[in-house]
Order: sequence, then structure tokens, then C-alpha cells
Amino acid sequence: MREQMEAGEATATLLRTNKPEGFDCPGCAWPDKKHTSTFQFCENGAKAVTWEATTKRVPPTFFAKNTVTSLLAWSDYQLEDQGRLTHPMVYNAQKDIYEAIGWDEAFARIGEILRGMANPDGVEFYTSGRASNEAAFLYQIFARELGSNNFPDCSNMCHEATSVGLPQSIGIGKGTVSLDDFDHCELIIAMGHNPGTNHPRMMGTLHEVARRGAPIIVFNPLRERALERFADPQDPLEMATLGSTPIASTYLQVKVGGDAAALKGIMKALLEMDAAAGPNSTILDHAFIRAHTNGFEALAADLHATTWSAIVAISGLSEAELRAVADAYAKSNATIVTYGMGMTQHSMGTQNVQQIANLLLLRGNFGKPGAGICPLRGHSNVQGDRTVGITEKPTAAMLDRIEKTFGFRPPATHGHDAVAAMQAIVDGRSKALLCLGGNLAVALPDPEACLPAMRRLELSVHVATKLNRSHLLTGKHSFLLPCLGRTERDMQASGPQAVTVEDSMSMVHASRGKLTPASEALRSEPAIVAGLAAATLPNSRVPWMELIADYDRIRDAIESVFPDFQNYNERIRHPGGFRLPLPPTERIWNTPSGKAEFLPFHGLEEDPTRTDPTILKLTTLRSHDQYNTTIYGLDDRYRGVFGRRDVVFMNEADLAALGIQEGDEIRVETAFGQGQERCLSKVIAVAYKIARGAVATYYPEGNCLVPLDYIDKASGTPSYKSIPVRVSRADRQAHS
Ligand SMILES: Nc1nc2c(c(=O)[nH]1)N[C@H]1C(S)=C(S)[C@@H](COP(=O)(O)OP(=O)(O)OC[C@H]3O[C@@H](n4cnc5c(=O)[nH]c(N)nc54)[C@H](O)[C@@H]3O)O[C@H]1N2
Ligand SMILES: Nc1nc2c(c(=O)[nH]1)N[C@H]1C(S)=C(S)[C@@H](COP(=O)(O)OP(=O)(O)OC[C@H]3O[C@@H](n4cnc5c(=O)[nH]c(N)nc54)[C@H](O)[C@@H]3O)O[C@H]1N2
Ligand SMILES: [Mo]
Repeated sequence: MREQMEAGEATATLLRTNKPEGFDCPGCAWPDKKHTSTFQFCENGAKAVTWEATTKRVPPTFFAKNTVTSLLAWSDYQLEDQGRLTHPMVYNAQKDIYEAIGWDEAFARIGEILRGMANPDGVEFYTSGRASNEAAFLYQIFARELGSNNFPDCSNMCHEATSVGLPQSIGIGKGTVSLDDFDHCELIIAMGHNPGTNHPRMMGTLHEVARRGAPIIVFNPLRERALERFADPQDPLEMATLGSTPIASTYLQVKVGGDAAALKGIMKALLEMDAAAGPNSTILDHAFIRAHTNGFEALAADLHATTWSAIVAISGLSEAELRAVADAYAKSNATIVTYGMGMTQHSMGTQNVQQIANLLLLRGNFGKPGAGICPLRGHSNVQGDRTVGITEKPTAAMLDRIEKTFGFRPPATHGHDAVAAMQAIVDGRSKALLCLGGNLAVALPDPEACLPAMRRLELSVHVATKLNRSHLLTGKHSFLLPCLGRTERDMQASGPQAVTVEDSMSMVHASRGKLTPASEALRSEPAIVAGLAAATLPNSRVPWMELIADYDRIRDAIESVFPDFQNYNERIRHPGGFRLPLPPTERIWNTPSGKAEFLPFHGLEEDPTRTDPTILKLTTLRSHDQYNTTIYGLDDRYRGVFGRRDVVFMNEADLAALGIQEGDEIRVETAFGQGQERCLSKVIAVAYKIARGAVATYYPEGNCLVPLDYIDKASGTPSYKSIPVRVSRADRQAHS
């Protein structure tokens, strides 16, 4: 743990003793096996908790000393490292500083500005995935009662391809496996995620699977060390002997953006094996395909028409390698495919996800033990926020039930997702932005467009724990509202409160903070949302203050709007909580046809028109010492980078072809042919075990290379992981 993270003694004790009734780890969305102590063993979970529970503070005197303009020159790391926000603050444009303001006055002023807006469509309600179910639910009710369906959220930059793609394939936009399935699976195919850093608790599971001899096939352009070998800190023998277990049985360095081609290759091989095995073949699950799916013939025809030479060229993998995966897949009676941002953040991200579903459907890998699809969600409650109604495309059923519960009719027109919201701010159509956590302007692509646009807002309101750059992009009226973190005690009129969250596997459970709040002035996220709503909507039909007095009442309202939460309050009182319904696990498909659908990926690549061999493909990554836009430190231990982030990972052969030596200063330019020039400069080339033609750099630094409208059209997700670029030595003229 870095010395900057000065955890108090209370935090240290807490990390050692967290028990089932404690708080949910804000680190990631992977479930806890027994809901017991995690933090002792998970380095990055401990970082997340310690970062929140720091003893450093950002009081009003800090802002009195530092103008907003001067703070904008600080790094993202320096800003958050100042510690926890302690008081509500309002921006004073004349003095260019944030000044303390009372809660009631802040709410009243924000309410007045919001009421004065001619058009509620011009108000954006951003949610980052840390918010609890209770906070997120109240937030969406507030927005809809005001008249807005604009719900940009972090999921739009993350797993939206899953939320859009999987309902079309299998009738629900979530993963279908539980932790128990990992005890029964016979094969795992892991695509485009880096669990050693981003889902460290998953490493324990992968370690167990590897130890019992089930194959794990990895598709990743980079050799990620924890996917190659991993020492489980919970294994006394490995710890004592400094040994480790190989994780991947096969490691396939697919090209960036080559996954759909690889999946089509595996499926093509499978079909060929099936045909060769004759009429009674069990290579494909024909009975399942007949009873439960549509679209098989079209899929098969497309695969037959696809040539191996094209598959090999675009995936970067050999026919033999892909046939070997098909072989292993055909032998496995229960397969899980896990995937992350390496699959979703592409211009064909939605179709990528659907190819995974196709592969699983071919052998009936839904609704049986040890099988299914496993998207690795990002923020610890990003999935829950969506479940309780953070969506810009509300269903009629949900709107009806909101009306029945609260007595107002919410608007039905679809609102903005994250990119559309920022586009509306850039164009001046949207004038107000409320943020329930997060760092929207830095997380989105295209800082050159986003950062100045934030300064043109009439109103920006940030509910936050720590200071970040988005807070400093002040508009005409800007407010910082500091909230309690997960780890802290939440006292309301009826006593201490627990909130609830949903993990990656649809398990809902309670989270109760224990630490003394960082400042007496902090309020909980639900209380801040309710305060804003009550002040903005004097004639509201929602009993905001009653709901806040006892969060059981918020959960009763959630249950009334979302029937899947029946007996919510009773069921979260069981240790470990409860699981939300997942129809595909019972082979029930909530698609329009009532069947699971094989869905096409036309062609093999994202942009077949881009054939220039001098163009490389850039992907953006998280380092080991960061949580999204929060930079904890400058090391990326597993990748062997220390003390810096200004690096670009490249294949040695690509470096040689470009006449670049490791350590040279280089320049990376977006290669879209026309339009604005985008360049990442003052970066250093690092030779790395990365697929030929692939280049990688860190997020958010790489965002300057991505245009705001470079998205997956089906889901609106920015294509952060497939940016065409040209690389050159800094002292040379760039390619033209
Ligand atoms: N410590 C820590 N934990 C986190 C986070 C964090 O920042 N820090 N962030 C949280 C959030 S919000 C999220 S969404 C998750 C993110 O978790 P991940 O999905 O693991 O996130 P990334 O770092 O973006 O890594 C993507 C991986 O995909 C690979 N990749 C890149 N391009 C491609 C491609 O074209 N094909 C394939 N097959 N692979 C590719 C990269 O090499 C890398 O290993 O983690 C969550 N947990
Ligand atoms: N190039 C590139 N860009 C990316 C990605 C990528 O892989 N590549 N990944 C994308 C993904 S997957 C995501 S999810 C987004 C992340 O986008 P966001 O969710 O917007 O960003 P974070 O960095 O997680 O937000 C950090 C801030 O949240 C606040 N915060 C922390 N804890 C709490 C809390 O408990 N309550 C409240 N109210 N606030 C809190 C703090 O002020 C902190 O500064 O970025 C996206 N951007
Ligand atoms: Mo994410």
C-alpha cells in the first residue's frame, strides 16, 4: 500500500475483520463466495477501501487557498490524493473559488435553477456505478418527476453492448452463471478482461478451476501475467514456497478487434466437425437448437461462406489454433465464457457479445450446471443501478408501475445515454448536468470537445466523495455535494441504515458502513437525492423525507415498481441476500419469439474499408494502480512498468518495422483520414508481448485519440478499444 494512503487504525482493523453484515467492497462487482472477509486477501479491494477511508481532508480552507483555475493544472492523481470532501461547496465565479454553503441553501438554489429551466429535456442525470440501489432508484424517480429521461451512466461506456446485445440473444442483458457454476464447469473461455488487476477476487475462482485441471483458454492481445500464472494468497503452500499455478491452459494473442473472427472460426470448425461426425453427432446440441433457438440455418450459411484465410488474417490466429479451441469446446459438457471491456468497447461490441452467445447456444450451454455467459461488470453496483431503473429507454411497464406507486405520469420519450448527453452539452441543447458520482468528462472520449463544453453549462452538480477534474470544469452555477462512502455509518431518523447492491451474478445483498464519517457535514447519497428532489419539486407526489427516514421504505417502493424484488426487505436480511430471477437459467427466453436467437456478425471486422497496412490498432487499458479515472499510483506491477504512465506498448516486430527502439519518444496519431487531428505525444515506446499490429496505452490518457462519435452504433458504447492509429518517432515527420 502506498504511503499516500494514510489509513487510520480503525480502517486497518475494519479491513481485517469485515464480516457478512459489513459493507460491500467498492472495488469490483465479482461476488464473494461466502460473504466473508475479502479485503485481507484482495490487494486492489483494499486499495479502493483505503482510498475512500483516508484520513486526508479537503475542507473549505483548501478551496479558499486554491483557485479552480490553479487546481485545473494539477494531475488527476494529485486532485484525488487531497482526500475527502467535507462540506457542500458552491462556485464563486468572481473569485474563481469554491466556497462553503449550507445544505438547505444549496438545495434551494439548485432547485430554483432547475425549476427555471424551460425544458427538462435539457437536464442530464449521470450515474456512476458506485451508487446503491436506494440512491439510484430515488435519483431516477426525481429525474422522471422533473420530466427528464436523460440517464447517461457509466454502463454506457462499459457493458452497454451486453445490456443491448444479450436481451436480443437470450432475453436478458445480464450474465447467467453463479459462483457455483465455476465449481462444475469443464472449460472456461476468457475473452478481453484482465482479472489480476480489475477483478482480483475472480483470480481465486480461476485458480481453483485451473487446479482441478479444467482448461482455461484466454483470448487477449496482451500477455497479462495473472492470466498466465497466479499465486493465490489464500493458498498457504503457494505462499510458503513462492510457487504459483498456471491459469491459462492456452493463451491466444488475438488481434485487437479480431475476436468476432476468432469466434466465427471456432463455430465454423465446430460445424465442420459436426458434419463429419454423421447424423447422430453430438458435437452440436441439435435437440437444444431445435427446441430453443431461431436462426441456426442463417448462421450456418454465413459460416460456410466465410473463408479460413479471412478468419486467420483478421483474428491473427492460425486455423490450427482455432480448430484446437473448437475441439476443447466440443469435449466440454459445461462451458463458461467470461468477457470484459476487450469485447464490448468496440464499434461492433454488441455483435461481439452476440457471437459469444451464439457459440454457447450451439452446445446448449445455458440452463445447465457449470455453463453460461459471464460478463465481468465494472463498478460494484453498476448492474444494480440498471435493475432499479437507471435507463434512458424506460419500458411502458416500468412507467405504469411508477405512476401506480407515486401518482405521477413520467415522460415516455427516450432520453440520452452518456455519449448523447455529452453531445447535447457540446451542442448547447442540454444546460444542466447532475452527477451521482463519477468523473464523466474525463471518462468519456474526446476531452477536446468535452472539457470546454462542461464550462458552458448553466448548472453542474456533483455528488462526490473526492475532488476530480469534472468538478473543476465549472459552469455558470456549480455545486459540490459531499457524500458518505460505502465504508461509513449512515444514520437517519429511524437509526443506522443499510443500503443494497447487486453483484455481477445478480445477487442482491445489504451493505452497511461502520466507520465514522469523514466529516460531520456529510450526507448519504439517498438523503442528498431526496433533498435535491424535495427542493426542486415543491408539489412532488413522492414523500421524499419519509423515504429517507427509513430505507426499508425506499426498498418497499422499489419492490412496488420492480416485482422481481418481492419481499425485498425480508430477503436482504438473510446473510448473502438473494438472487434476482434469470430466466435463461431455466431455458426461458424473454425474446419476442420466445426462443434464443442466433444473431449475425456481418463480415469479420469492425471496419473492412480500413486496409492501409501502416495503420495499427490502439486499445486503452487500466494499470494495476488505478480505479478508472482515479489514479492511485504510477506503477503497473504485473506489466513491469514502474513510476510512469506515459508508455505505449508495442510488438517488437512493429517497432522494428517503424524504426523505433524501445525507450524512444513517440507520437501516436488517430488515422481517420479526415477531420480533426488527434495526437498523443511525449510517450515512450515499450516492447511488449502484444499481438502484431496492436498498440496499447493507458486510459484516460488515450482518450484524446478517440472522437466522441466513434461508437458502437447498436449500443452507443465508445470504441475505446479499437482506434486506428499511426505511430512514429517523435523526432521524425509523421506519416502523411
Ligand atoms: N483495480 C481496478 N478494478 C477495476 C477497475 C479499475 O479501473 N481498477 N475498473 C472497473 C470497471 S468500471 C470495469 S468496466 C472493469 C474493467 O475490467 P477489464 O475489462 O479487465 O478492463 P480493461 O483494463 O479495460 O482491460 C481489458 C482487457 O482486454 C484486453 N483487450 C484489449 N483489446 C482487446 C481486444 O480487442 N480483444 C480482446 N480479446 N482483448 C482485448 C486488454 O489487453 C486487457 O487485458 O474493472 C472494474 N474493476
Ligand atoms: N479510454 C477509455 N476510457 C474509458 C474506459 C476505457 O477502458 N478506456 N472505460 C470506461 C468505463 S468501463 C467506465 S465504467 C467509465 C468510468 O467512469 P466514471 O464512473 O464516471 O468514473 P470513475 O473514475 O469511476 O469515478 C471516480 C469518481 O467517483 C467519485 N466517487 C468515488 N466513490 C464514490 C461514492 O461512493 N459516491 C459518490 N457519489 N462518488 C464517488 C469520486 O469523486 C471519484 O473521483 O470510464 C470509461 N472510460
Ligand atoms: Mo466500467
